[in-house]
Amino acid sequence: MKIAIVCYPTFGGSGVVATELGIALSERGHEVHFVTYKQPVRLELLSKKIFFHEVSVPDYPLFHYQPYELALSSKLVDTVKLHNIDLLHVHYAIPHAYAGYMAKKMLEEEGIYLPMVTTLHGTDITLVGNHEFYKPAVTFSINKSDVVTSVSQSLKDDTNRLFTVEDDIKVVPNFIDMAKHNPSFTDCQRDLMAEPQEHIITHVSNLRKVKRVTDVIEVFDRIQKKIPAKLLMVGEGPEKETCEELCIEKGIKNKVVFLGNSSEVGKILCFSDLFLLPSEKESFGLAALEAMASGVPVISSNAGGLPEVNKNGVSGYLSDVGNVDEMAKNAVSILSSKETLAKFKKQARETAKTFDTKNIVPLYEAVYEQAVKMK
Ligand code: GMT
Repeated sequence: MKIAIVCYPTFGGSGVVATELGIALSERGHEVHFVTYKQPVRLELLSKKIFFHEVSVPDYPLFHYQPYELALSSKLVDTVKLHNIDLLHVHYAIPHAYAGYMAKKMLEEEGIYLPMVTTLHGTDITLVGNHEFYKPAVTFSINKSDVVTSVSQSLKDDTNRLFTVEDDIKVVPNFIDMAKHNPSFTDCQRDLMAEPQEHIITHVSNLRKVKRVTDVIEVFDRIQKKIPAKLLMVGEGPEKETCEELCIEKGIKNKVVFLGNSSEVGKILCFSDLFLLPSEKESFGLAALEAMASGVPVISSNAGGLPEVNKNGVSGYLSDVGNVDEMAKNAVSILSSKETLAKFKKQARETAKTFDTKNIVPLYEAVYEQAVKMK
C-alpha cells in the first residue's frame, strides 16, 4: 500500500509511534509518505520506501494566526494525487483528522477516494479534546474518520465517555522494536553517569505538569536516603526549573543530572536500574514500555493506560497518583538485592515482548484493509 502519515514530528510519544510505524511499514513493503511541518525526529533515514513532504505555512501579514490546517490539507491533496496514495493515517485528532477530512472531501470532488484512519493518543482526548471549546471539532473529526484507533482500552473508554462517538474504536496498543532495545549493549558507559555502587534511576518525559515530575524528585529523595543512587532526568519542559529548585531545597542537587532532550534514550536506558513515571494522566506510557524493553523495571502511577503496560509486581509496581511514599517503598524493594533487581529486569523485558513491533504492526495493516474496503 501507499500510505500517507500525518503526525507531530517532535519529541512526543505520538510522533515517535507514528515514525516507528512508518519505518516498520516500509520494512514490510509498504511505501510511506510522511506529511508534516518538520522531518520527524526519529526518522533519520529516508529510503526508497520512505518519503518526507514538508508542510510550510507561508507567512502572510494579514493572518494573525497562520492557517496550518489549510496548508496541511492542501499539501495532502497534492501528495495523494502526485504519489497515488491509497490511505491516510493521521495521528492526533486535532488538527490532523480535521485537516485530513478536508483533504478527503477535496479529493472526492475529483473522483478520488481517500480512506482515513485516525489514531487517538491521549492528550488530544483527555487534555485538549475535552475543553468544551474544541469538543465539536474533535467529535466531528472522530466521527468522520473511516476507522478510529486508540492506543489503550483506557483511552477508548475515556473517548466514549467524553464524546458522542458513532462507531466502535479499535484498540491498537503502542509497540516497540525489541531488537533495537538490547539491554546488553556493550558501549553502555555507565561509569560516566554514576559510581559503581550507585543505582541509576531514570525519568524520561517532556517535563510537563501532567507528568508530575516533582513526584519523581520526591520519590528519588526517599530512595537515596536508603540506598546510594543517581537520578537521570531526560527531556526538556516547563517544569524543569521547579524540579531543579526542589533538588536544591532537598540538598540532592549533586545526585540529579538533567540531561535535556536526547536521541540516545536507548543507551541511557541500558545502564538504568529503575524507571519512574508517576504521571497524573497517561493514555499508554510509551516511555515506560521503552524502559521495559531495555530490561528496566518501572515504578509508575496507575493512571489511564499504565496498568495495561506496566504489570504490578511483575514489570514493576503501580501506585495511586501522588502516593510517593509507596512508590519509593516499592522502588527500594526492587533495588534491595541483586537477585530481586535481576528478576524484575527479566520480567520487565518479558512483559514488553507482548508489544513487539512484529505483533502490533499487522493489527494496523488489518485496520488499513478494513478502511480501504469501506469505499
Ligand atoms: O504526554 C506525552 O508525553 C506526549 C503525548 C503525545 O501526544 O505525544 O503522549 C501521548 O501519546 C503517547 C503515544 O501514544 C502515549 O504513550 C502517552 O501516554 C500519551 N500522553 C498522555 O496521555 C498524557
